[in-house]
Amino acid sequence: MNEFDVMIYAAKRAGNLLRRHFGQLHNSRTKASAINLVTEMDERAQTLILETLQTAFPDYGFLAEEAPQAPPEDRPYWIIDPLDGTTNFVHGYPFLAISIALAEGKVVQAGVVYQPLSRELFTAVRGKGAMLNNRPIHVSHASNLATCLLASGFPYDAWENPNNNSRQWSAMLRRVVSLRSDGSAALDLCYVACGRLDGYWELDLDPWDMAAGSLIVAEAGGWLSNQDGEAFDLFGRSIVASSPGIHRDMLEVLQSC
Ligand code: 2AM
Ligand code: CA
Repeated sequence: MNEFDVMIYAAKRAGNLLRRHFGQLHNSRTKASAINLVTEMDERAQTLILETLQTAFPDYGFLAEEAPQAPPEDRPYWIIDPLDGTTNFVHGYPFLAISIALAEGKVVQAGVVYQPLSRELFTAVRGKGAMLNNRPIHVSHASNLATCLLASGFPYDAWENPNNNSRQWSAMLRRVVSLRSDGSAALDLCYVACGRLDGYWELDLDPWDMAAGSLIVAEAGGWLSNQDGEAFDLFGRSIVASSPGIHRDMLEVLQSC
């Protein structure tokens, strides 16, 4: 198997695990036990993914949500989010994904985002376009914010974090058809890539939330930047991803905040 096939295989193995355990958290359970189960799922999914990738490519490094470390500079590495949408998993809200990217330095070469509940597989290889279940996808043709559906999200520490996105959210709300906040950055990016959303932004993310999804958007014809309109940086915390025709207007709204 080549790298791309192994990424897909790893994502599907983890997806099978998460699907089996999704919905096991009932309201009768305590919050502590819900958090324990989700932590266990995160860790088990990550172990499964790493085992799969490292058996096939033992020399590659990795950067993963449950084991953050500096990415290697001298060799390719995997960027892994074993369960993006943790809060959704706890609540039985069926919007979550496994995200796996292959990067060299700061450049993502391939990305896979798998939604195990709907079995939607979003993929991209640099220079070769983006696909949903093996069919090419493209961003929407939106050119007017007033006709757009956008998504965004909020950090876990929103109660204390002054950069919690609430000002940007309310400014954008006045300019678009509507906004969504569905709790999985990786999947939100894929929804932009296939035109279900016209754009997405978030201010305080980690590389594993963005890596695979950012390449999938770019390969689907979308534009990417950080919140200041500068070139998108995997390690730069913020992302604005959209159809080309509304990118500048999104930035203008975000920068007015
Ligand atoms: P998670 O589910 O893997 O934790 C919610 O809008 C999105 O942001 C999810 O992808 C969530 O990832 C991520 N997220 C939430 N809070 C975050 C934080 N403080 N830092 C980085 N990513 C965060
Ligand atoms: Ca995540």
